[in-house]
Amino acid sequence: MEIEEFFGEQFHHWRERFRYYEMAITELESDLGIIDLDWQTRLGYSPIEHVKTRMKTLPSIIRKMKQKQLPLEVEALWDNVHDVAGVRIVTSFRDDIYAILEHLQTRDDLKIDVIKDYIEYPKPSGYRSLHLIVRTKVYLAERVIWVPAEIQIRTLAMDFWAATEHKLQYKYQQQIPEASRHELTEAANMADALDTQMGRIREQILKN
Ligand code: 0O2
Repeated sequence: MEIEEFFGEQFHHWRERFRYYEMAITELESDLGIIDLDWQTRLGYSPIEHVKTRMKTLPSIIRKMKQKQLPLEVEALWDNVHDVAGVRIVTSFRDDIYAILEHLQTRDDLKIDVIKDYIEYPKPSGYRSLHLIVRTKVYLAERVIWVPAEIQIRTLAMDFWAATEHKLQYKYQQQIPEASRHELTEAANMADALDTQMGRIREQILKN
């Protein structure tokens, strides 16, 4: 079925909101690019290793709305699904994650509504990352809007684990055998140990 046909009369409202999400991603990507450059210029080092962005796909949005038992209405999406616009900031060191958080908390073009610290409190799978549910300020031609988005901040080691585990989950359609799941959690703990070690090495080098 064509998307236009699927949404019927509501199609234009959905398309408008999707444009807002795209604008939020453009805004966040540009702001992060600027602070990355500023940090590099002033300090010779930026806590940002790289930034990735993604828009949630329509099938994935519909799946999430069904899971949350939401009516398939654009206002329900806007108010209850916070990760349609997604930005992932990847760092080299664990401390960099909190340096970025500290910076984001000072910005007046960003409202941080929720902080989920899956580093302090990892998921049972072993997943680690700092999640921020935010609203970002977007200037339209005639008004200002605040667009919901999710920012995930994690180290390269956390990102490697999450990306690889996600691929395995996808391949095995969430039916990973218990023994392999246990090994995956162990691998997450090893990635965490690697982050601790790299942080320690950095401190030793900075002391000298
Ligand atoms: P995708 O494609 O990555 O977006 P909420 O969004 O708050 O309503 P929930 O489940 O509380 O729902 O959100 P949570 O757990 O804070 O964040 C969910 C996202 O975190 C997932 O997005 C993943 O990106 C990531 N995540 C959480 N747990 C795991 C895990 O065990 N392994 C991996 N690889 N990623 C994880 P989506 O929507 O699943 O998909």
